[in-house]
Amino acid sequence: MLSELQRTKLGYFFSLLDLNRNDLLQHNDFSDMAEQVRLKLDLEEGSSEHKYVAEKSIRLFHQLLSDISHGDHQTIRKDEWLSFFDAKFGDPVDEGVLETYQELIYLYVFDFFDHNRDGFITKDEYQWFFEIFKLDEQFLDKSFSKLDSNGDSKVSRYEMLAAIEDFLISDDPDSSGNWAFGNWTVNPK
Ligand SMILES: [Ca+2]
Ligand SMILES: [Ca+2]
Ligand SMILES: [Ca+2]
Repeated sequence: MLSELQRTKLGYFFSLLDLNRNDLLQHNDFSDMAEQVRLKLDLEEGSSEHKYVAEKSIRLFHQLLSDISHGDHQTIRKDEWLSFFDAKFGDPVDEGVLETYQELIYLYVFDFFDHNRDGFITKDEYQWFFEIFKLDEQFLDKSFSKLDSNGDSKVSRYEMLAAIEDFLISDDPDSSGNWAFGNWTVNPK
């Protein structure tokens, strides 16, 4: 079973992805996210960069649908989301699923927010993540410093993967990875 701490973090992550905050993950949460990235980066509508962003965003939704959603409806409810992760990340952790989601979430952050494609996320790049997902920017500095474990002012692939693992499975309230995506203790509005 998931611990209360894990449930809180995973519930927070659901609400973050649920861009229109209607308590359901649906196609429009992911297409709207791609559209906001497009506007932010000033990509021409229909350009190949725009298509890349749109396809990548929908890919995560499709993976989630095939793993989590029951039947053929194109919607994921929070209780379905939590019971999927309860089965996979409760004790014992399904290492294969953990690796899959670590990589998916890592790609989700880096594909959209590593704008200069140097393989690192800077604080400015992370600020866009906070803006697009409408997270409380009061916690930007704290999240960034928790992610940047070697303190070189940028987040590497290694640092991000370690933080995501903590975020998904750690049961320690003091794990730095708990803060990877902002203030996990309060659902984003
Ligand atoms: Ca939604
Ligand atoms: Ca970068
Ligand atoms: Ca670093």
